[in-house]
Amino acid sequence: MARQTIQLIGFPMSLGAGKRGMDTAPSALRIAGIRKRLEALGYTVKDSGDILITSQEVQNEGNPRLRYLDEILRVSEKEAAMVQSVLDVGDFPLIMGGDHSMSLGTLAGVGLHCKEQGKKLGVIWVDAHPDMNTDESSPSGNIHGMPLAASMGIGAKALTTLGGDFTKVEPENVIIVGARDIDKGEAELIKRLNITTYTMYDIDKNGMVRITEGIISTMKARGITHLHVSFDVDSVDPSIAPGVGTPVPGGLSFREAHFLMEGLAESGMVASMDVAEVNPILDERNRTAEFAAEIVCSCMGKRII
Ligand SMILES: [Mn+2]
Repeated sequence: MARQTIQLIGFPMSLGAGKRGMDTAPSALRIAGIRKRLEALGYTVKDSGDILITSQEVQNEGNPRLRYLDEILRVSEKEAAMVQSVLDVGDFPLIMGGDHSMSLGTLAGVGLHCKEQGKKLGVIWVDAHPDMNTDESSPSGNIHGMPLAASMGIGAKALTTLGGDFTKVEPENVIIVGARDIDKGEAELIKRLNITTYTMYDIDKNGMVRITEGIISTMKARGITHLHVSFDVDSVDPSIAPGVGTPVPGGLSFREAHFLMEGLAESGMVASMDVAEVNPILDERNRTAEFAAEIVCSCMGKRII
């Protein structure tokens, strides 16, 4: 079977985290051999290089509730346009972050494509954090804690209107997996919007097998025709992935993370992916980037045998 073409887009963003390091993650993923690993699965891979982002040191943070907003918006618009055009030609966009503010642009591009093509978008948000703060609720003003809320139309207008004034993904079509560090405002929003959330407690209690099956049957029941996977590497336990922006103990095991990705791949529903929050400066000999590259492969259909 001829496989789809994957287009790699590097998004060396750290402005959303207010902490340096994640701007080198696309290089770390390339050094980890992400292209060769995907080619070994039978894909044609095109690397579009990185979207150029201005360094933190030569700009002002601006509004402390939305730090580095102007530059994040400028480059996220570019990212959105690239993602949309990759999807429009029938290729698979794999966006390599960068901090998780990258998903503002990813979901704007995916959302535009789905809206214009009449597809129904579902999002799996694999993350220790729900990233559902707003400029009002955020304790830090760091935009990487806001992209999921913004993509559902909640938060600062500048973020929610990125790529157009429409809701990129409906809250009922979002599933969060791996959450274990949730701010008060985020918890309230999760309850108010009734977001399906599998916390680490749920994963301990019910197991990843049942949860993965539940995710797929839910997405099918909701008529999802484009499934996006947003994988924040801090979802995984820091013992496996130490080089991340915001490590939180008690995360997904190596196999839980891979099983989820293998299950999603098996469903045949995944149509785009972004991978966020690898921080090579905090890493040990690039092992977190190598883990992330392997996770991407599992999501793209790599099987043990
Ligand atoms: Mn995140």
